[in-house]
Amino acid sequence: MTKHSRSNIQKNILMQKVIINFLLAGSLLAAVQTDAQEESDYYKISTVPVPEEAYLEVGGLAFNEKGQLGVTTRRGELWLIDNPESASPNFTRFAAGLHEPLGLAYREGSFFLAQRGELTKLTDENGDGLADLYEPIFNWPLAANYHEYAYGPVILEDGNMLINLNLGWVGRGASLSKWSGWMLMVSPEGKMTPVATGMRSPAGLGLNANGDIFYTENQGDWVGSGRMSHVEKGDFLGHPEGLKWTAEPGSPLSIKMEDITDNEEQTLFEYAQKQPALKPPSVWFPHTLMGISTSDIEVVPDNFGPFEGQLLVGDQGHSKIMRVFQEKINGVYQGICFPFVEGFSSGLLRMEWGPEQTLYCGMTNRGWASTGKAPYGLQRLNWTGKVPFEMKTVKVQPDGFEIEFTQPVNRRSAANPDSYELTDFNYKYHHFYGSEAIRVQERTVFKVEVSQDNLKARLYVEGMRQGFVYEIKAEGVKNQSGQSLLHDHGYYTLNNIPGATSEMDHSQPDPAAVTPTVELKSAKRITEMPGSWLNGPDQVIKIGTLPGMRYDTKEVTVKAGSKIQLELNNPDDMMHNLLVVQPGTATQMGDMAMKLGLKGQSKGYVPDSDLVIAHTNLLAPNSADVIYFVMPSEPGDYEFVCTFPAHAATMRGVFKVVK
Ligand SMILES: [Cu+2]
Repeated sequence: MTKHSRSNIQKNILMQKVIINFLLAGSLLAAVQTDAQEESDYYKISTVPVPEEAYLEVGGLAFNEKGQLGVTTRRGELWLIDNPESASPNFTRFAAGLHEPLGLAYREGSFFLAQRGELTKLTDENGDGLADLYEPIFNWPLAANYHEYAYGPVILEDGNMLINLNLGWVGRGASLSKWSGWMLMVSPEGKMTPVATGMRSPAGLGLNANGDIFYTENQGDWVGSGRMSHVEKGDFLGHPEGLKWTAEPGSPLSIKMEDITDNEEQTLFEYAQKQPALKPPSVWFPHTLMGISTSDIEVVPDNFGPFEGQLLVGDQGHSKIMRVFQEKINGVYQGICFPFVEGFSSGLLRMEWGPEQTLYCGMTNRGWASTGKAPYGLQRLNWTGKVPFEMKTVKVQPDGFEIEFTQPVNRRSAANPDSYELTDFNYKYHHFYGSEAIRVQERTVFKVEVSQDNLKARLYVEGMRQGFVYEIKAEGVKNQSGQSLLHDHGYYTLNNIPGATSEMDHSQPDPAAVTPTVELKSAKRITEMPGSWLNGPDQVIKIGTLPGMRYDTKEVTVKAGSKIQLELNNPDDMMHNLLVVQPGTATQMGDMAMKLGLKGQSKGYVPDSDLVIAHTNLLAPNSADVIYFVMPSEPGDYEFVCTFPAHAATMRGVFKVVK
């Protein structure tokens, strides 16, 4: 396979070595990705005019039942906006004197918001349009550290509310007061239940289309890169500080801070194999490649383009929105993030859906530098009605990925393995701040099948690594008008490989490190001419390989029971083998080889089956093998086939065995 241009992750590593300024690195990357299509052809950003007196450093957004958009600000106010879709919306200050509320929700006539140290309910009892009842629902201690932010609430269907409490900062994340670093659930009556911990800077909190709870995390100590995690009661999500409080009544966890140790080389996924309370994230957002500070989570509704049910995740530092598709494999969430829309005017912290599929985006960047240079703002995002050419979903397969596109592809471009580049990598799980990408490897896409309707490409990938992040680039794929993808890459977090068994654990060597030219020891692979063949072989057969997963020979006629010397030559640039099998069993042998999964390579992809008569070694590019065997005495069309994953469909031929 030809060597392509460098993957984004490799470019990024190089750039980080040369340029320490991450913002500069971001803009250079953006320049590399220029394309004829523009994001604004499909999704348009517009600005809500904000009067000067409302210093709208947005902390939270929520609509009330009158259709007014409520906005909490970091300066401690709650504004109501009438007709936020109009050119001159009306602003009313509904409440003031709050302590940096970084969230807002509305239910049954009242607003709910998390102040620094209190979950508060605000109601306009006399109907004059201003809050007159400020009710504390639940409060928690503070250590007066500037970094003890509180986010939320998200209100669940049953009325219970979720809030996230940030760690303090003392040169490292520190839980200086009880429940700092936790997700808490609070009932409308103020009964608190601790849900999970391991949070560091959990600015985003939301539900997916199934109602499952997710939160987003920012890079920092113990957090290699931005990420999103599925939260269930009793989870430990990664930062050990919150474990200080697991002895408190109601804690659903019992592990202690001291139980968590780090070393330089382990990844979070690996550590989670040893520490089952630790849950790996469902999606990593690679630092600077996707964003630098993940924020809010929203579900895409119907009629907002082709991405219904997927998630949008904001990035405060990069002033943009990313798109996430997730799936559940072995009961565990995982998925892929893509770039979606960039170019917002300030640091995008909050998103909220308004009428007519308008996404309101609330922004602030005081103390948190952002690409959008305005100090604060409120913008809208609308779909123009045009469908961009994008990767809609990427789903994992036992031996690769299936990419679904939003438009039919040009078949030739999509079927060419050179149109794709896959690179996998990981992050360190350690007490230092962030992590560079480690164990970066390019992965070979050795075959691509395009679906009949031209909407899907099935990528066969060599040596998938569980627990790694996959950069999937599809730079060469075109649609039927010859356009490239609007965004040609995404990052898939591979927590589980479907069909993989527990045998595929981490004590096994990395399959990619297994040398492909392992000498197969097998009674069906005789590499020295048997001494009893005094007159040599009856027939010498030479078969070669061709590009495109084919042999150069389709059919060979052989006498029943004859002594055969078979030479397989592999001048091709991928690995191949050759199995001589019983009539009509080539497809079955190909399937069996595929099911060997990651063990396949060490077995040369030769299934353990009586239907195999003889086989060669698994041949690396530019190598050969010679075997000796006796043809069956029963005449028939015996097949020969390559059982390297996904080759069997095309790479086969027939030995016509005659009397
Ligand atoms: Cu092959």
